[in-house]
Amino acid sequence: MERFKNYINGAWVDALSGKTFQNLNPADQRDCIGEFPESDAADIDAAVKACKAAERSWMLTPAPKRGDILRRAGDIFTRRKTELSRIMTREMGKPTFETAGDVQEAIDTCYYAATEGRRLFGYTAPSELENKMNLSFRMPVGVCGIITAWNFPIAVPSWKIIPALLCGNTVVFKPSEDAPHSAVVFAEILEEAGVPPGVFNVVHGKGASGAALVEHPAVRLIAFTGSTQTGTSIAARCGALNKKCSLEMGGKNALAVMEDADQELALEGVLWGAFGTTGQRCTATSRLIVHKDIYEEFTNKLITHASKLRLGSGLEPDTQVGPVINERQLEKIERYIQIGRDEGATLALGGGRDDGPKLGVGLFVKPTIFLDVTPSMRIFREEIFGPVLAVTKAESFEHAIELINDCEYGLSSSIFTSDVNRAFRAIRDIEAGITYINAPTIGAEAHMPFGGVKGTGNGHREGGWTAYDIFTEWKTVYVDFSSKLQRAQIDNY
Ligand code: UN1
Repeated sequence: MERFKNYINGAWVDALSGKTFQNLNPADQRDCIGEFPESDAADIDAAVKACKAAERSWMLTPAPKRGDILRRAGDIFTRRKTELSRIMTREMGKPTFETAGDVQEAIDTCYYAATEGRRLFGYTAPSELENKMNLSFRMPVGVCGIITAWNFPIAVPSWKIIPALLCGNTVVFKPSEDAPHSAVVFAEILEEAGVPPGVFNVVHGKGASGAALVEHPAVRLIAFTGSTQTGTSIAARCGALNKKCSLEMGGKNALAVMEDADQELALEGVLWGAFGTTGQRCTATSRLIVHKDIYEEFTNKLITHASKLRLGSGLEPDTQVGPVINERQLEKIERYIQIGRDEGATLALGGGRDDGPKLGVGLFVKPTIFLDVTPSMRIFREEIFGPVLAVTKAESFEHAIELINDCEYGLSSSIFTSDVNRAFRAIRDIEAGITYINAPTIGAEAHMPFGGVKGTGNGHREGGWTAYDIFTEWKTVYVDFSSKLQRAQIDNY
């Protein structure tokens, strides 16, 4: 069996304890991807020490030069795109056309960062005093701990790691234990691109290594993508330890279809939003809200189309929906399907595991649709992270907006309508970090702010120019060239 290692200080090493864990292919549980180090606080400490040793020379490397290295990383991701997409599909399941898109998001992020190396703009402002100049610069934060989920094993880490490095920070990356092989390739690519030893480190493991990263006194920032439960506890620790903390957590994203919508387009949007990535995106369409005038017609069409989706291994070219990630998640999804039944929603499609002769070797859940879901039901309110869609009837446009906003999360949202006034009202009134008009809730682009309001995040935005706010600290500079003591607020008023 292949034995993978941590990447610390430019070297590939086992966990100091020698412990390992195995990672299995979710489409075929007989296929073991390999053994990975099950690291603990000692390995995290070694990686943080490597960061500290490397941080000064990396910070002093001009930002455009750091950008050149990250551009090369983009080139290498491009060269290895097909190979990496197959590695990713084998370990986390989504079809190769999706994993290729995942790699493409990292490529886009690298090329964006390369140009940002020649900007990293600060502000200047006039001084209130004569012969004095006010400037501000972006400085690195220090050692950044990056903890991510398995559903976007390359794209989401890249949203954090690439801007962090461009800004002159050093990084310890703790990837998900469900997608560790992709993280190994990430390290190989940064190494080949010329990121110096110690600047970027990968420490594999489970919760204990993530917790050690949060607790380590020399780690100045934690950037996390994952469950609301874990994120909230990380934030509490970061609060107590005075660390900067950026969180991307849950979603219960709604897509509304109005009676004036292009129904064929909306149908395609729902199928992709709800069942793409097997519903395992934080941006997945997990609630569908349909105007009463087209409810019957639209949901009938939806059920017919969803029943034809092809499940299978993501490595097979005609697969549309892959497996779910692990046994624990499969059980959680089954539990929620039971909850939906018990709550009195109408199970119109799917309803559990596909354990037939072909798919029984993997972790497959049939695309599942519940009709007549009401806002008091748990399947309307709680994130399931699987191919389960809750459908609710709206009495009017206003009611649809109310239903969309009746949610503790606020990541993505969508409305299909041909009425321009409604579209602009929706843009204004929907409480979410992202709103799509006539497109499903998934499809964020790397150069735009990504994140959510309410229970989804804590006010930061990854992607685009806003990621650079997370990974820098402002340095304000006053240059007094008057040759006399000038007291602000006192000598001028
Ligand atoms: C996530 O689900 O964690 O917009 C990220 C999208 C993707 C990113 C999703 N580009 O769905």
